[in-house]
Amino acid sequence: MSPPVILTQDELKKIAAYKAVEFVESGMVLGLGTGSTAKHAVDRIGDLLRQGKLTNIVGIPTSKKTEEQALSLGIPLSDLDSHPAIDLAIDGADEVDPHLNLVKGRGGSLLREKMVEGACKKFVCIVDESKLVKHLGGSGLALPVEVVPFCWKFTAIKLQNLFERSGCVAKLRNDCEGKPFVTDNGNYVVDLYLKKDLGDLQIASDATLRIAGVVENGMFLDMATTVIVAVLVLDYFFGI
Ligand code: ABF
Repeated sequence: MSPPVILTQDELKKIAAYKAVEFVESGMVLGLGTGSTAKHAVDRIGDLLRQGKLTNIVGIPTSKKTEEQALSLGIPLSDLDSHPAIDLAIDGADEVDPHLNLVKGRGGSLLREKMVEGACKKFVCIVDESKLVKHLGGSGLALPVEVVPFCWKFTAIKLQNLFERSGCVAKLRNDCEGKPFVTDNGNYVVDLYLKKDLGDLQIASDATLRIAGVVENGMFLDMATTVIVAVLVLDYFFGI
């Protein structure tokens, strides 16, 4: 009997990322995502540039961390001011529902990700199978919302009340030292924990954005054009 090939979650992320990079062509303006899955895609783009298999690429990073990674790999960078039209963005997600709506932002970069991915012709989202959910917020993990630091408690209570029917509990995100987590834009993140689904997602998203202290939410609705899911298939062969 040949032993089953067991891949780690990180190896699955890498497979999804490399597959997405097959969409990249020389001369493209690329949105460069953030997170452990997107990191593999950025590494791969760097490799292909170094090997001369890709040329004339311009990257638009979605976070300071990705900017540092891309610079270390020699990927030429720019921003949305200079390149308002992006050919292709590749990024991970925290949750993917059956309609390809996403939750993003558990890595804390949701605002820049939404700006960059909202400006691209094609957004390829890359995940392993653990990110698939029936409805957003359904993993029991956070739905992140970026808020201004000014009176963040007031904003958090407004968010919690808004989704009271979904059993929402709003919590300020802290960093590893127990201080408020600060985004690349100098804002805080309030994580919403839901017991029930949000109903109409567009209505829910619009409602959060009407709260004055909210900068952006982590619901990426109707934005992904393709989702690549790496799935672990255990293949047992029983010989006689
Ligand atoms: C980014 O990284 C985020 O929007 C999301 O929060 C996160 C996914 O992380 P990972 O790829 O590390 O699972 O894409």
